[in-house]
Amino acid sequence: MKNRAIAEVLSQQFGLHGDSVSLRPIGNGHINTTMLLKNKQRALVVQKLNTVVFPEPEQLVKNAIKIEQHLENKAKDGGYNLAIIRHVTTVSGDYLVEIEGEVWRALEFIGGSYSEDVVDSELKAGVAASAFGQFASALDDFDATQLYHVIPDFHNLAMRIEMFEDILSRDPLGRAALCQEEISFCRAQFSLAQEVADVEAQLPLRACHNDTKINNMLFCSESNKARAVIDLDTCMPGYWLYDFGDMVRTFCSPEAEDSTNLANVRVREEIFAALVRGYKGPLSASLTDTEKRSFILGAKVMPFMIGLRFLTDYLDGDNYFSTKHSEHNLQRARNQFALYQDIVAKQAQLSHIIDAA
Ligand code: ADP
Ligand code: GN1
Ligand code: MG
Repeated sequence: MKNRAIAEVLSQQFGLHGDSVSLRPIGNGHINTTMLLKNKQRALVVQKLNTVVFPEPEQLVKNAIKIEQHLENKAKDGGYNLAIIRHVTTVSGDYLVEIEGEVWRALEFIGGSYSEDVVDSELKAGVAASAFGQFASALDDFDATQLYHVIPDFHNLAMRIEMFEDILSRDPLGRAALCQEEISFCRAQFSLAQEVADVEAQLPLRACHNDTKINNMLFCSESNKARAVIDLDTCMPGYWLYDFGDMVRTFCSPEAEDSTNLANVRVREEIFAALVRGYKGPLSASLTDTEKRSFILGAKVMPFMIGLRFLTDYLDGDNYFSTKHSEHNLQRARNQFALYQDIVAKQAQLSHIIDAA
């Protein structure tokens, strides 16, 4: 179906009237198809949900609504000051709309905001990390076990390794021959899975965001302050080390996640320090010493695990992440492995920064 026809169905369903309705893509997310649906009075973010990634969209919406309500209650008592991402219902009160077998939902557009893919200053790293810290802190008294596991084993490295080995053994597109070096590199890191499982066993289970990459928060266009934490689709029970690690992964390199300028892929220590301070601030009352000590492992494990997921998807024929060309996932994987190696090389300095904060 053409965009014009999709725009018409969505406008009717979500009650946007008039001839001036427009529909255009926004953002750089890798999973859903995200568009801005707009008329003179109203703007909505409409998303075609990726049902390969989220086979149970109803569960995803139920999780999000629970979190929205919790944050709204917090906001009433002054315990959460960021904008809250809100699902919008159709004229008949539903959250999901099916169009030719595809599932769409709508979110209130948070205007006067922008998202970024690379962090360009310590100030912004601190602002963004503090936003994710405020989000985590507001969920501190939220019972994580209420949430559906929309993607089971999302940050389970042992399972990610199994998936990688399984796809590699089938090598459906014959791409393994093109990435032998990366495959050997991955295999040499597999002991991380046991290391992280041992640490997890000592940590409290939290309601986590699980996808704290920099473009999943919005900055305010006028002030460059934090506006909102978005993309709540992977909020599930988990551990803060992964949320910390995903920020390190996406804030600290001066290069975008898919940059091929590997010589410049590295962790910027001053950005790392600003991130640690920004995240720790709102969490100081609840962060345990064991959790704080686990952060360095999160910083190592996330670039490695996401790199492994990109490589797995490359071998599988790019069925999971959206890609612009056939080498895209391989380029992303190489980039993430370069970042991982720099973090491993600087582990002592980075641990010191965490301890000192
Ligand atoms: P994906 O799951 O594919 O990553 P996201 O929910 O993160 O999709 O949305 C992709 C991008 O769309 C975000 O990075 C942001 O730029 C923009 N976006 C999403 N929701 C909103 C919103 N409610 N208001 C403003 N911009 C949004
Ligand atoms: C995906 O949806 P998006 O683009 O915010 C992915 C994350 C990865 C990230 C890598 C549901 O995040 O897990 O870390 O790409 N989300 C899902 O950039 O798999
Ligand atoms: Mg996103």
